[in-house]
Amino acid sequence: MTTPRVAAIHDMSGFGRCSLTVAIPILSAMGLQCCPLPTAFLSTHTGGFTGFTFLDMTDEIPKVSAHWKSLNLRFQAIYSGFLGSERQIGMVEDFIRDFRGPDTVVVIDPVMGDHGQVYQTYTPGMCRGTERLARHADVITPNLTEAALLLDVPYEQLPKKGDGLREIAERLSLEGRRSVVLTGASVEEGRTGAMCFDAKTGRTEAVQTRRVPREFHGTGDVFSSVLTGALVRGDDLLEAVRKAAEFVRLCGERTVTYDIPVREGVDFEPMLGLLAGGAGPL
Ligand code: PXL
Repeated sequence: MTTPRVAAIHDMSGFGRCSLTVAIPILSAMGLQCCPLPTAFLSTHTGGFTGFTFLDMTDEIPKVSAHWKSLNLRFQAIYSGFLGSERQIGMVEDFIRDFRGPDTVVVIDPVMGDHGQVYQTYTPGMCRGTERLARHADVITPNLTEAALLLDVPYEQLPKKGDGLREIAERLSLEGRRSVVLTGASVEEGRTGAMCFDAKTGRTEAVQTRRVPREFHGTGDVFSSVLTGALVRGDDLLEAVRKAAEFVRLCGERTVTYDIPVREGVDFEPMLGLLAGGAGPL
């Protein structure tokens, strides 16, 4: 049996633990082969740093795709996140058309913003394009800010907790055609996690773990990477979400214990063993 492959289409930020610096180690620890297709190279992520460098990799994407096509590569998952330009949206759509097989799971993290704010490098055109791209997904993993952008409603108008979250997840499902994992969803006091609509079962259910009382950076990428890995390993959506939420909680607790600065992301590396081989607690 060959090791399953995941095409990971995200930026590479050298410092700050997000996107590919999170996806590669997590997928590898889960026993999967991560094939990165970088959308940009930055010195750091864009949250909490100023003066970061930004190398746009847009022109590389069709060249990499063409080479991979000539090699007849197939992927068990296509997993996309932070994009570097509006032009990349159409390129990622082409990539999905070219490389999606009958057993490929397409996970699109519609990365656009957080806490009601759009990220510095995301233009209105990129946000509209992200909505279009996300229509190709089997699973999307928006936070509440991204849910508002996908639904084209003001962030302030969205319910932030409780049962209203169920309605948001269902509204995002394209009438039941795609699964939705709405992250940062707190249904119970002192707990947080995700509100999930599963397109395979047609059911909407919350997954909750203890809330670590602090803000973090990059937890969306840690969450979506574990989720993608678990789906490729054969977990159903709810089990994959449980693993992802639990791993994020454990990393968050460690990050608080060691008092790591917010902009350095979560201290996940010493926790990778928990994900290994499906034999650990996760
Ligand atoms: O975590 C999402 C993300 C990914 N990549 C870059 C970012 C962010 C969020 O700020 O800045 C470069």
